[in-house]
Amino acid sequence: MRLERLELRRIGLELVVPFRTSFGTELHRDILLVHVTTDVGDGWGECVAMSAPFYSPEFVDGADLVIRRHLWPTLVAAGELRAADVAMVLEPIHGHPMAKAALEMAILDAELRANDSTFHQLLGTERTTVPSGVSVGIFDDLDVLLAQVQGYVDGGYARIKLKIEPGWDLEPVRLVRELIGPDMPLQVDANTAYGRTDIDHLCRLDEYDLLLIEQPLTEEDLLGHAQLAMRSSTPVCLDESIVSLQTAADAIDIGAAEIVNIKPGRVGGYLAARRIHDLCLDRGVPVWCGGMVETGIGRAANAALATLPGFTLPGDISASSRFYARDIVTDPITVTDGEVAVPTAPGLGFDLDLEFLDAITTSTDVIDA
Ligand code: OSB
Ligand code: MG
Repeated sequence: MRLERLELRRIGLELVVPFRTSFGTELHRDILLVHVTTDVGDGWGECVAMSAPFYSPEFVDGADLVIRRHLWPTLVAAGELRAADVAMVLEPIHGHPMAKAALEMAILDAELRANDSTFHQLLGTERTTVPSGVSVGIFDDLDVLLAQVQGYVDGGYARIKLKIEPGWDLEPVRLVRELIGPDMPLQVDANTAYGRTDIDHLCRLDEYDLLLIEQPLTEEDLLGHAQLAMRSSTPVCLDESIVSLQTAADAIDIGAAEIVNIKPGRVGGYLAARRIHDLCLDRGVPVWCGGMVETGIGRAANAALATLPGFTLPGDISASSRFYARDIVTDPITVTDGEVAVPTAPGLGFDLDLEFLDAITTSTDVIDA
C-alpha cells in the first residue's frame, strides 16, 4: 500500500476513578490517536505514551513530535509498504517504541480492513475469549482499597493485581489475600519503586502465594531482578525492562525474568510483541498481556494478541468500564465469567463512535504524504 495522509488526533478522557501507581496519579487522560489513510483504505492506531515520562521515557507530546518530524516522513519515503515492513523501515530511528507502535497499528488496521480480515485471523489462533485481570491502584486508605477489590471480585475478574510501593506492600497484600481467599489469583506490580537493598523485604511477600511480582527494581537492573528471583519463591516478572526481543532473551538467560509482561507499545508494536511471545514460548517462560489504560482501540488489539498460546496468565485486559464511563468504540470490551471476547470486526477489531470521538477531540492535525 501507499501512505497518503496522516491525521494526529488528541482526545481528552476522564478516568472513572484516579489511578495511582508508584510513579504518579492519573485522572485526566490526554491520548494521541493516529489515523492513516492509504491507497487501499484507512486505519487507526492508539499511542500508549502517557502525559509525562514517568513510566518510560516517552510522553504524549514527544510521541506526537517524533511521529510528525521523523517517523511519518521516513515511512512515506519508503514508498510501497506493508504493515510487516514498518518496524524495519523505522529501525534507524532510535527508541520511541510507543510512537512507532501507534503508526504500525494504524497501518495494520488499514491493511487488515482492506483484506476484510481480522488481527485474530492474522495470528491464526483458535481462542475466542481470553481471561481478564484487573490492575488496582494505590489508595490513601486500606478500607477504600478493600472496597475497590471487592467490586472487581464481584465484577467477575479472573485475577487481581495490586500496585505496590514502599509503605504500601505487605499490609495491603495481606488484607486483600484475606478478603479474596486463597484460591483467587493475586499478583503485585511495583513499577520500579524498590532497590536491591529491599530484596529481603520483598521476600516477605512470599507468604501470600502471589502469582508473580512485577518489576520491583529499576528498568536497567536485570542483575538485581535475577538476585531477587534466586531468593524469592514468588516468580519475578519484568515489564519496564523488556524493551526488545534482545532484552527479553538476555533477561531470561540470566534468570531475571521467570515471567514476561508483553506490552506492544513498550516493544515497538504488535508484530515485535508476537516475536517476544514466540521466544518466551520456546523458552518455556509464561507471558501475559500488559495494559496501558488503553481505549477500545488498544483493548481490542490486546485481546486478540492474548489468544497466542504462550499467554497462559490473565492479562491486564479489563472491561473498558474499569477506566472509562464511555469509550470511543461502538462495542466496548466487557467481562463475562472472567473472560473478554476476542473482537470479530475487520481490522484490529473495533469500530469508532465518531460522534463521541469528535466531542472529546482536543486537536486535529493533518499531514499529507
Ligand atoms: O505497569 O502495568 C503497568 C498502567 C499504566 C502504566 C503502567 C502500568 C499500568 C497498569 C495496567 O498497571 C493498567 C491497565 O491498562 O489495565
Ligand atoms: Mg507493570
